[in-house]
Amino acid sequence: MNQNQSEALFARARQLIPGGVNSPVRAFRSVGGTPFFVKAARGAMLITADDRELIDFVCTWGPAIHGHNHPRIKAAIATALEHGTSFGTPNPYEVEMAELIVKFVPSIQKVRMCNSGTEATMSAIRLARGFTKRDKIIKFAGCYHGHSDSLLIKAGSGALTHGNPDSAGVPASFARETVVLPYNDRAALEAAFAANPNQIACVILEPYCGNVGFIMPDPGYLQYVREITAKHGTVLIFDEVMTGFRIAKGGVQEREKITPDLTCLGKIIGGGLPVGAFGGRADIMDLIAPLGPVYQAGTLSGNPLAMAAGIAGLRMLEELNPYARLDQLGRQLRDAVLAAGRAKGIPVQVPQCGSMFSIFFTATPVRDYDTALKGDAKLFGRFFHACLERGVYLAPSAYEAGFLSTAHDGAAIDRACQVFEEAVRGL
Ligand code: KE4
Repeated sequence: MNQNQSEALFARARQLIPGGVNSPVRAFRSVGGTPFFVKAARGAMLITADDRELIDFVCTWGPAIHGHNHPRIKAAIATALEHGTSFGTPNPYEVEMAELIVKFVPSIQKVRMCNSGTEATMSAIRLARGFTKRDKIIKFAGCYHGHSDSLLIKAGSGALTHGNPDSAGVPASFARETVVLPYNDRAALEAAFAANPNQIACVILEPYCGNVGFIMPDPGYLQYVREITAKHGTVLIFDEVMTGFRIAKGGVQEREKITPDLTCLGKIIGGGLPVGAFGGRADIMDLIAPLGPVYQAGTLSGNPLAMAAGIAGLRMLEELNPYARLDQLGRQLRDAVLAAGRAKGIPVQVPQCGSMFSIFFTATPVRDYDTALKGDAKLFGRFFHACLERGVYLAPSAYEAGFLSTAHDGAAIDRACQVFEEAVRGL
C-alpha cells in the first residue's frame, strides 16, 4: 500500500508537532504503523494524501453523521461566511441553535455553547460544584469526558473515596476530589455515596460508553443512577458529546427515558466545526455567569460558522429521521463480523446500537472497563490493518467506537461486510 505522501507528511509533522499529531489517538500507536494523512473527504469516503479512497467508520470521531462535506452543511457554512467568521457578540445563529437543542432534548431548559466536549464537561462539573457547594465528583472507569484535570483520573487506592492522576501534570490534590467506579456496578455506586455522605457534587457518565469501545448499560442501571443521585441531592450529568443526536434525536436520554440534570454535547452540533455545549435544568444553569457566580466563557463560543453548520445538520436529522436505517445498517455490520468469527472459530463481541458499534476479540461479554481490556488488542490491530489494506478505515484502537453516517449506502455497507469477513478469515 503506497503511503509515500503520508510518510513524508508524517516525517515533517513529527519535527514540529508532538507525536506528529494534534490528538493522540490519530498516531496509530495502539494499532501500529504510520497514520495516513487525509487531504479530502466526501460522503462516506476519505481521500488520503496518497489518493487512496477509504470507507470511513470513524466519521471524524462522531460529528459526521451526514457523512463528509455534505452539500447542505457546506452551503450553510458558505452563507454564514459571506457575513464574516466571528463577531464576539451575540448572533442570530446561536439563538437558533439553542432553540433546536432545547427542542430536541427536553431535559435541557437552558444551554451554553462552548468550543469542545472537554470544555462542556469541565464547565458542567464546575457548575454542579457551584450549585451543590460540594467538591467531590464520581466518574466511571472507561468513560472519557475530555482532558480537563478533574477527569484524567483513575481509580485510586482509596477506591471509594479518591482517585489517582491518570496523566502527568494532574496534581494529587485534584485527584482526591474524583472517585472512579466501575461502570454497570450498582453496589460500588451505593458504597461510594455511603463513604462520602453529602460530599458528591455530581455523577458524570457516558450513558452509552463510546471511549472504551462501545458498551451499553445493564437494564435498569441508568435508572438506578438517576434514583441514587436524586436521593443524595447530587447532580446527574449525562455526557452525550458522542451519543447526542446520534443514538436518537434526543440522545440516549430519549431512548432510555431518563432525565439527567445536565447534559454535555458536542461533535454533531458543530457539523464538523469546533463546538461543545452544556445545558439542563434552568435552576442550575442560571448560576452560570453573567447571571450567577459560576464563571464560564469562550472567545469563539457560539461561533456563527459552527452554529450554521450544526443547525443545518440538526435540521437534516429532523427531516430525515435516519435512526431506524442507521440501526439496520449497524446490525448488518454486526452480523457480518459475528458470522465471520463463528466461521473462523475466533470469539468476537460486537456491541451495537444504531450507528455506533465496536469489535472486541474476546469470548467474555463486555460490560465495563475490565471486561473490555480482556479483548485481544493485538488481534484487533491485525484486523484493523487487514481492513485498512482493503479500503475500510476503523477507529485505530480496540477501545474506540465505530460510527455510521447517512452517507453509508448499501453498497458501502456490503463492501465493508465483505472486507470484515475477509479480514477475520485471514487472522
Ligand atoms: P473534545 O474535547 O475532544 O471535543 O470532546 C471530549 C469528549 C467528551 N466526551 C465524550 C463522550 C467524548 O467522546 C469526547 C471526545 N471523544 C474522542 C473520541 N474517543 C475524540 C477523539 C480524540 O480525542 O481525538
